[in-house]
Amino acid sequence: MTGALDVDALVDEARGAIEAADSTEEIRHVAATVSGKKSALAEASRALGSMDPEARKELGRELHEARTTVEELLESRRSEIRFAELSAEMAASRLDLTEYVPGTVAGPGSRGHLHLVSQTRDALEDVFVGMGFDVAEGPEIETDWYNFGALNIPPAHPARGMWDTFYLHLGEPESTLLRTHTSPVQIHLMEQAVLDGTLPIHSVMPGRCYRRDTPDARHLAVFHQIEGLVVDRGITFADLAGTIETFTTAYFGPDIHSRLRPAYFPFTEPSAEFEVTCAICHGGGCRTCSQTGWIELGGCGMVDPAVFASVGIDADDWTGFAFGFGIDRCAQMRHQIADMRALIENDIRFLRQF
Ligand code: FA5
Repeated sequence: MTGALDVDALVDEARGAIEAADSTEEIRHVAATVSGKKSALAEASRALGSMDPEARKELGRELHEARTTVEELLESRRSEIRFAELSAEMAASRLDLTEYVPGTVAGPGSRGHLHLVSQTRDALEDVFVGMGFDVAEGPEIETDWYNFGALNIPPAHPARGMWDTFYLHLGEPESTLLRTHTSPVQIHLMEQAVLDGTLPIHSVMPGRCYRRDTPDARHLAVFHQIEGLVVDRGITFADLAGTIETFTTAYFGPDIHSRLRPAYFPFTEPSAEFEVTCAICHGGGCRTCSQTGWIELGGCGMVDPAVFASVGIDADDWTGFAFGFGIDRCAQMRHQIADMRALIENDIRFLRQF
């Protein structure tokens, strides 16, 4: 204590007020009272100027220490309050994920389930696994080389028009894009098998694809395909046709037939389009199949030797077939969904049916 001013008492008083403060608002108020411009400590500091030098030095030191102590007490209490308030806020906003609200979709007995497209992908995988295929996946963002070049579609090839592409980056060192089909996964698999020395290949590759297609009853801009690739010794077109036929009856049932029609794909030779009986009109003709009675499910053919060359497989030693078809299209046929856009509208009444 110096002179008439009891600095220790001021600090004790401040400590009491600081400890009693219980919220951000209160501590702000207390801070103004105990250390603001009008506080007793600030006023005492201002009065130092009129004191004689010896007394000023002594009181000045005491006041400096007192103000430092008060600031430290304030800061420590502020952080305690901040922590307590944040904890209370977090406890109040905690989500109880186990809570059952009667009458809502999330209640027991009405738990969510896989989307129809995911169910269809799983069912297709099951059929192919049953036929001896394994399942692989590849990236959705591809380079020009994987999506086109390695598949025998060089830049400016007219066949690029078959796939209206979303490009992410155009140009050097290479364009990147959202894959327009699952065929680039064939290239990844063959490259890897050559690298690891693990030929033959018997794989299916499901995944999401992107095209600048205008959505309609049979098309979406984001859709799904499943690719198939067999590379082995002595594989013929008859193996391909047999695989397609076995798949069609196993997946759609005995009353749905398949047919292959000559077609062109740069990465297969010969190539075919693979169609199945329209399950909506059972072949009679309807809006979904454009009155033809058939729905195109995908493309297929024998792996073109140019594709083998691009991944370093000896086409004199190995042959293979590939196919790729729409998963959404399969879901549509299997469940007689007249308009594919229903799959992406997220109408819970529609989705709950599957
Ligand atoms: C291809 O994409 C070839 N990669 C298929 C292939 C693979 C041929 C291996 C030969 C060897 P295509 O563009 O025809 O071919 O598409 C194949 C199938 O994908 C179509 O028949 C259809 O079932 C589905 N599909 C294509 N575009 C869409 C779309 N916009 N919306 C929904 N499904 C689509």
